Amino acid sequence: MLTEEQKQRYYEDGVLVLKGLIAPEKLQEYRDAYERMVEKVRAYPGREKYNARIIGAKSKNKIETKSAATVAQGNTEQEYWGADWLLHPDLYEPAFTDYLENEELISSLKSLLGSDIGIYGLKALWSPVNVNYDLAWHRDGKQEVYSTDGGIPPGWLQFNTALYREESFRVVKGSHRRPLTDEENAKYGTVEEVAGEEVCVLEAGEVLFMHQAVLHRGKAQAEMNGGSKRRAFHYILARTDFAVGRRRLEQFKGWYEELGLAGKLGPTAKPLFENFFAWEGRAFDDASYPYPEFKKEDY
Ligand SMILES: O=C(O)CCC(=O)C(=O)O
Repeated sequence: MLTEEQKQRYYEDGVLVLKGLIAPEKLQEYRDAYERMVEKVRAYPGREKYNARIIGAKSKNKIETKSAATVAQGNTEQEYWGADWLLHPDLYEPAFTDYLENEELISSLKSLLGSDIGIYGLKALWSPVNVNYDLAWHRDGKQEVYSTDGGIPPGWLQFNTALYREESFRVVKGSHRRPLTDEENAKYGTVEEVAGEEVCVLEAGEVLFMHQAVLHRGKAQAEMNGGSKRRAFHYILARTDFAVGRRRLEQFKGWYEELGLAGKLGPTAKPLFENFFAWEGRAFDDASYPYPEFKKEDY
């Protein structure tokens, strides 16, 4: 559960770092599981199967004929840096949902979102080996939309969980509560330096809550250029009255059933999924799900 001071910090800054959420023995378990997942994504040539994220020179999802492992060895210019479908039965590891049994994490999310929450996305972001990671400035919603209600998260909240120390997330604190400045608008979608930008440093096991309207981007040197290893969970939880697309819902439900998670999850994680599936009948038609084309990864 968050203190009033922490809540205030989140409302004002649009980001909040939580320390000490993951016990050291869990951290190692999560790292091992994560690594197995990364290897599977790298071994699959293409982004479609796991909604993988690809970065590299002028590359629009082109890893089609070689695996990213080959790419890494051959020092070509494209690589995977994330995957969106950690619940896909080929990728899933119990560690990915074990983390959702963390009562401190879930009660902290409830402090901001309210008590009726469910899962919305289980994703992963990691450091490329050969390609620098340089994501452009953006808001997760529309460029012109900001919070007019004191920084309260509008429906859903995204958070990064660092399994190793990382310095990847850059943010302009407070930008979620105001229109972007002329400079920010001019540099939106670029990787240029922006006045007031700050790096959010996360130690292993720390968690970063973010507001969808805060101006942010990711940046890290490729591991082979001296960059450090990044392995982060990138999860989203949402309020149960927040609209969800039918196709997304059906996809999660199919995987949940295939994995038999109803009989495996514990008392904290299970309701998050059950709440999500209770959306059935109230979902909208997301005909273009997952995406008609990749967007942020084209930077
Ligand atoms: O590297 C990061 O944490 C930022 C990722 C991000 O901005 C995104 O996925 O939209």
